This record gives sequence, C-alpha cells and structure tokens, in this order.
Amino acid sequence: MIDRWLPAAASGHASSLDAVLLSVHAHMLLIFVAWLALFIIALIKFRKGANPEPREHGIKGTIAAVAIGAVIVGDVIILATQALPAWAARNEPPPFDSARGRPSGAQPIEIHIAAEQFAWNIHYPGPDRVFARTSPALVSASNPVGIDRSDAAAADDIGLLNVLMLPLNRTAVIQLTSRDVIHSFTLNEMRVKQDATPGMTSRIWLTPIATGDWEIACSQLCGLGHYRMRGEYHVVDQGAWDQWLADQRSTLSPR
Ligand SMILES: [Cu+2]
Repeated sequence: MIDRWLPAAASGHASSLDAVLLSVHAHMLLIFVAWLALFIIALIKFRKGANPEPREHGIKGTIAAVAIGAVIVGDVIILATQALPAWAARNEPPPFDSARGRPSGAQPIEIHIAAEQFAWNIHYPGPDRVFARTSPALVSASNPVGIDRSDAAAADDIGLLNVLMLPLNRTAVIQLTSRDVIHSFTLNEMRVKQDATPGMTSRIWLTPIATGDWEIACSQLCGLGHYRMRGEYHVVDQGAWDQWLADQRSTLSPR
C-alpha cells in the first residue's frame, strides 16, 4: 500500500521496513484523531457559557489517569514485542559460511566505503577477500581509495569513485566511515540509510533482490557541495557480476 509512494523496494529487508513505516503512520493517524476528539470535547465542555466562573481547583477525574497509564503500558508492549525484536533481527550478522556451513555461493561480499566531501570511495578486496592497506597519502585521481599497491593483498583490490556494483541475491556487508565530516550513505531502493562518521566504522548489510541502476545519495547536509555528492549503484545478475570483476581485474596493472 505505502510502496505506491516510495521508490522501488529492491532489498530483502525493504518490505519489512515499509511495513514499519506504514504501521507508524497508522498509529500516528490514530493518535491524531484521538487528540482532535479530545480538543473538540474540551472546547465544548469548558466553553465560557457553561462555565461563567473559573474553578479554583480545576477538574478531577480518573479517566485521564487511566488514559495516561494505558499509553505508558502500550508503549512498553510495543517496545518489548515489536521494536526490540525487530532491532535484534536487523542487527543479526549475515550468514557467513564458516559459522553456519552455507554453500560458498552464498558468501557475502564485503565492501569498505569512505565518504568524503563530496564523493564516495569504494573499496572491494577482490577474490582473496583481504583488504589491502590504504593510506590517505596515496589518494590520487587514479587511486581514489588510496590503496597501497606495495601490499601483498593489493594485487586484486578494486578502488572506485562513486560507483558501487552489487550482485543480485547476495548479501553485501558494508563497512562505512568518513574522512572528514558526517555524511549519510543512502540507497533508497535498498532502504539503507546510515551515517558515515569520521573516526568510526559503521557496519550495514543488505541483500539486493532486484536488478537495476540507481543513485547513491548523501542524506546529511555536509557542506557546500552536498547537492552534488551523488554516486551510482548497480545491481547485476551473476553473469554480469563475474564479467565486471574480470573487467576490473584486467585494468589493474601492477605498479
Ligand atoms: Cu555528504
């Protein structure tokens, strides 16, 4: 229902997040109508015509106390039965092979992303799954991530500027940080939004369930160039993913 007004829902957790959004709006509507009714009742009941003299002690009643008590109990129930379980499920680590014996095809891909004014630096470890050393001193136009090519693990590492590739139906684990100010890494169709904070690494994960070409946005006003802090991301099927990896590898030349 609510997805009519939202971008395409293209990740495994998108529909559950949309359901939360709908639920919150439904509850807010309910509260709005209840407060409106209370407001109208008060306007009529305490009109000047019916109450010519102010009362020294105001009004007394148990209904108000019961209503406030019910709200508190309701909040606790929602927190305990919905919010906390949902939070725990969302934070559960993705199914890594070694821990749960999944087939190797289901291995999540790991990506490091460093935000900066005003770009996204994206680092893939390559087939060896080991991230090479990076250094700010090595950052250049041809090496946006600052990969240290003298590192033994660097031979297959891929560093990209503002381009994120994701394979279909495979969990991607992203370690996110920032080089300068706070940014917010946003993939609307994946229902992903996470602050990138300098000096801190945030871990997020997602599983794309539809192919497509979309935009990476920064959702935190991060400076004068905030408006142009855009990247692109593509979800591709396995064949296109393998081809892309092969293409990247062929452009890597040892230095
Ligand atoms: Cu930004």
